[in-house]
Amino acid sequence: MLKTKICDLLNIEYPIIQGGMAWVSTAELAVAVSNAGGLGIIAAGNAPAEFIRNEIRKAKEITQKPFGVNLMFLSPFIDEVVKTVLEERVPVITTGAGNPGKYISSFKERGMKIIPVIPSVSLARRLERQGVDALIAEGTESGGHIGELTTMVLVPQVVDAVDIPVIAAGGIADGRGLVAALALGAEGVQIGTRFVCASECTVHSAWKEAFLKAKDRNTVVTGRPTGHPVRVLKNKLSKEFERLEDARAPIEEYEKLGEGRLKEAAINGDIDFGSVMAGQIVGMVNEILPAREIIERIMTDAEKVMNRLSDI
Ligand code: TUI
Repeated sequence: MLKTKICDLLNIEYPIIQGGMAWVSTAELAVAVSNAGGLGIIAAGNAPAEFIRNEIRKAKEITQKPFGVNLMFLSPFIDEVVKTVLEERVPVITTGAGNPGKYISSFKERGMKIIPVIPSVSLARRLERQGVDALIAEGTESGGHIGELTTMVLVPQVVDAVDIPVIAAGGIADGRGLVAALALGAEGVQIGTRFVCASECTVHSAWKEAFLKAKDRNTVVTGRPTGHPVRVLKNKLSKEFERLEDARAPIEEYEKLGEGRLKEAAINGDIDFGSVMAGQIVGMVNEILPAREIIERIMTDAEKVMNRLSDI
């Protein structure tokens, strides 16, 4: 049922990839998603290389299934983290917040699959020429660091521009979203926000509770003037960021205000003054379920949607 090119490429059962969310996508979540037939991803975020090595080894110990690591190019440790994932021969690498161009050949030489997240057609074209295996076209509905275009307009334009498989991301959390992505020409989906409320996700319980309470209009984009806009749940910290924008504060003030705030929310549960990154679909996340249940529901619902469509 619903097998696509992405399933063959990544050796997975369902065309569902879990988003690499810094301090949220730990080995525990990644293994749960991979064991359930999707592709689990450990997020490197801005953690040091030895932390990531430890997560990779933990995952290898508890699953035989393929999994991936997401590299975040704004990390001060990016070169050491790349060296670590190469040494560990992680089967799949996804990337975000920058251009992975200069590292692509070293991943390919080791038979690792490389799937960058891209916010535009131009970067999609450039990376296809450099030999990446697939692309994740991520719309501005996503949580965390975002581009400008919505999933609805980005995905079909990227699909038309390249010949490699495209995975849709941003605003997808259920079977309807999966079928919509396939209708736009994608071969699969990346889901972040919904997996935050997987039982196996190790993020602080206060973060999960904040997601269960959140409604459709509860996210906001902060930090636009820095060139690295970030979608988060509205809270005291996001209000402080708005105040900086109103005051046309220098960029260093944004950096000072944001420093360590994501980890503070994810690990210590500071929901009021932490950076609680969330996609716009958070209003649809209403229960905590095992990753397997989330994936099975998405797949069953997708089949129902396709049957309904074929009756129209
Ligand atoms: O990377 C993400 N989402 C993230 S990263 C993150 S950690 C962070 N914390 C504070 C500030 C900034 C980041 C939280 N969420 N999604 C994938 C993504 N990649 N979105 C946008 C991009 C992107 C942007 C520019 C990818 C490539 C790119 O290329 C620019 C260039 O060099 O051509």
